[in-house]
Amino acid sequence: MTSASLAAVDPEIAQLIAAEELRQAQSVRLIPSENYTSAAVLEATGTVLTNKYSEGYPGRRYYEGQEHIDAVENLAIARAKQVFGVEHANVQPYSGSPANLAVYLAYCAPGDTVMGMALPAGGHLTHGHKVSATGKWFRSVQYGVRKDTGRIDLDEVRALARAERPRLIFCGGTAIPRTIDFAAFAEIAREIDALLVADIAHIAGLIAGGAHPSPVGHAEIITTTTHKTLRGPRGALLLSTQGHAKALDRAVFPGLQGGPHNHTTAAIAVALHEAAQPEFRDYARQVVANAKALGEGLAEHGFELISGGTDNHLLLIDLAGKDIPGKPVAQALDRAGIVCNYNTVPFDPRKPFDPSGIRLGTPAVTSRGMGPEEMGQIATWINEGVQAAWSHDEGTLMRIRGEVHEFTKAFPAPGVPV
Ligand code: DSN
Repeated sequence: MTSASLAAVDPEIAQLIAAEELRQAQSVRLIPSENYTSAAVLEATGTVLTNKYSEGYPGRRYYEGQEHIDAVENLAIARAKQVFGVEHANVQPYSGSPANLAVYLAYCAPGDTVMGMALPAGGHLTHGHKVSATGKWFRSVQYGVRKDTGRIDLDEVRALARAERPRLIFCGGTAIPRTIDFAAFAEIAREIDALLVADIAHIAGLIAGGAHPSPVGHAEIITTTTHKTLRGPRGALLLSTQGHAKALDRAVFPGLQGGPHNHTTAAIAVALHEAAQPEFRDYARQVVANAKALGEGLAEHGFELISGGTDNHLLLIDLAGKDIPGKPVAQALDRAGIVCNYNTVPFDPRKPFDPSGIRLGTPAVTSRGMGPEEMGQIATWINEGVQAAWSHDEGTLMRIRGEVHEFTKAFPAPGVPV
């Protein structure tokens, strides 16, 4: 029993995994926070490292038998420091939200004032949103974007920071299509003696590949997930100057977490090794070029892009002008084999569960080797899909689905054995 295959032990789960492999292979995946990890990263996640408990840090563990785990974690740390050019790396946070919570735990007391980008404007739940612990346990003040430009208004951020004097300021988010001006945020934080935290979860791969400016030298603390543009397993990193090492490490363990997920640590090390290769720079540049091409294609079809376009991997589209909200569009596109997510747009008059927009991104399609020409085709399908959603034309959606299946055959998905 213990050496039997998954298909033999649990055919139901095996079948569901096989079906998901097929879905990932046969669809055009445009959720900007998703990607395809390499076969090597996947292999590392499915190893006996999952069997080991390792509370503590390399050389300082609470359990014996760590000679291989310590080496794995040390490699992951060294590679994270090298790829991002930082003095300290903690590779143990289970994912992005725990990584951000560790920063609060290290530097804030309940009731302290904290500042981040509002979720409806493009921020993240853990940047102080009211339903998150970070919005409940701290006095959260939130900045947004300008209505006329769709971009962060740094004058507003400065004025808010001066008035509210937050202990820490988060920059970064989940639906920001433009370059983040880390230097300007650092200047604001310095002026009020706040700690600047750059959450680069969405753009970590672009930074590693030289396709987005780095926050290093501006933000003393950087948090990121490892599974978005960085193309690793689901996990996170805390990166910092040496001066913050002790406080952050203590906040992760024993502050928030128990044993690190060693199989994930190994896979993070593999992903960082891949991110250090010259090809990764080509991938990062291509992600951005593809997002621009997709945006231009959609603009030609009359779509309204928040902020007028993109500098990175994602596009935020306001569908108000198409007379249909984001949710039925995202659902219709999914039926057509094009997967995105419905999303609020800044100043959205609609509710978060039924908002005005959709969010698109190019990391996964770029990992399959697609380029600007394919982005033009995808823009055409999205346009047809939105019209079909509006007119309840299921036939057109099924026609697109067939074309998408054929199209994806020419672009093998990394790590997907289909
Ligand atoms: N869920 C992530 C995203 O889609 O952007 C943020 O944590």
